[in-house]
Amino acid sequence: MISRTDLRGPLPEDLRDVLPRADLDVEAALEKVRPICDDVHHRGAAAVRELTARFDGVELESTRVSAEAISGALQGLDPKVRAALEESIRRARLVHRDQRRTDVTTQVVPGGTVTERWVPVDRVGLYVPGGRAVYPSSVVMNVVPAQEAGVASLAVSSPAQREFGGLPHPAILAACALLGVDEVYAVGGAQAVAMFAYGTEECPPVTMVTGPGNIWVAAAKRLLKGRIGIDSEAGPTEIAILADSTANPVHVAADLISQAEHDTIAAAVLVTDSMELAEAVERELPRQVAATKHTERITEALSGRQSGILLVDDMEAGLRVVDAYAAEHLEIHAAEASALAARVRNAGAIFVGAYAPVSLGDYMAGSNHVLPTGGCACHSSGLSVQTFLRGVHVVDYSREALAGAAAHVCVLADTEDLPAHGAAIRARFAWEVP
Ligand code: HSO
Ligand code: ZN
Repeated sequence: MISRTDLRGPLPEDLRDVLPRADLDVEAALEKVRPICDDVHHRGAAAVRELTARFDGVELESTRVSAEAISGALQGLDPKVRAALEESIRRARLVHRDQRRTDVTTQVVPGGTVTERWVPVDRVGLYVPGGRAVYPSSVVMNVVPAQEAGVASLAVSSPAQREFGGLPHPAILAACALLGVDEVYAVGGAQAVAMFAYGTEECPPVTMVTGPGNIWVAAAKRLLKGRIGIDSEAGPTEIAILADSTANPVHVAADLISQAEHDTIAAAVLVTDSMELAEAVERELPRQVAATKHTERITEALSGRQSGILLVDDMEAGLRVVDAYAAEHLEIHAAEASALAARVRNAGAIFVGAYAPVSLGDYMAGSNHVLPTGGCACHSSGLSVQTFLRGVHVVDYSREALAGAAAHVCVLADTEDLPAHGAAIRARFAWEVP
């Protein structure tokens, strides 16, 4: 069900070649989404409606979802689901509120200051997938940080679903209602990203698009990046577990399975220095997979080349391996879990010990579940308040403070053969700067 790779002995210098990972060819999708984006650019809402009819089989009167449909979805929401979503929102708000940045002013010289001012982006479009992945929790994870960052205008788009009368999934609409988001579009795929980026008669353009999506959404985001800001591309989900002989194989197997449940190309990787644990997990996986609902999908994910058990000599080697892998989610099940966690450098989020499974983080830890995948955790962060903020430097110098810098500026300007730069300083001092 899951492959085993023996990495005991000296580890190769560059571990990337020996680590399991699928490659997702977003580049190849670019040419397919380009005409879709161009069409939306030139023909606006009419193009969006036509593309929705073609790809989703829904004839939309308007791309915008009515206020009644949104409040109706909340009324129809199971009270248990409502309570769980409300608690998820409450916890996420606690964490994300603390991420707010305060402006910092540095006095560089007397009379000369630089302030870093944090300014939220004006308007954000949040993409929420439909189809197999109906995740009201992802609405929470996208909307909460944007709101806590102070983004004034927030729109959500999610594919029109035939079985729900051409509306996005009701759980998505209900989550929007709970979060106070009243601007929702029944549009999916690349056309949703293009609608947000270029704007249409029905949807004003946004400055940034965030949220996970399929390969077409990822390709459209990559294509339109620059015109709009984007978060990092969220590919198929990944879990890596670093575990020693003290780990409980039942927990380890359950957690690997939990993320494999997302997708046939989801990745589940166990890194351990314990042969006994590896064998116990290998025995445990088929038992638990047979007993769960999405057996086929999970079996395919676990047996894919992106998943596997990696045996290492010790936890030091394990740390090197998980750092090289840079997992979206990293769980640590070990005697010294906290100490090990403190030494990990590359992971989207780290889950410490037996009682912090990824499922908790997916819904209820307060942390964000939109995290860098595909190894991007070595250079990118998950979604946070910071994603929606820009740091603007405000430079404030007095005449005296500028005078103190003038000679140095002129020298550097001349060095770079940009004499007009120096002249802009001299003009203020009757051209007296040497
Ligand atoms: N594990 C997914 C998020 C998610 N799980 C949503 C359940 N619902 C990617 O972090
Ligand atoms: Zn999940």
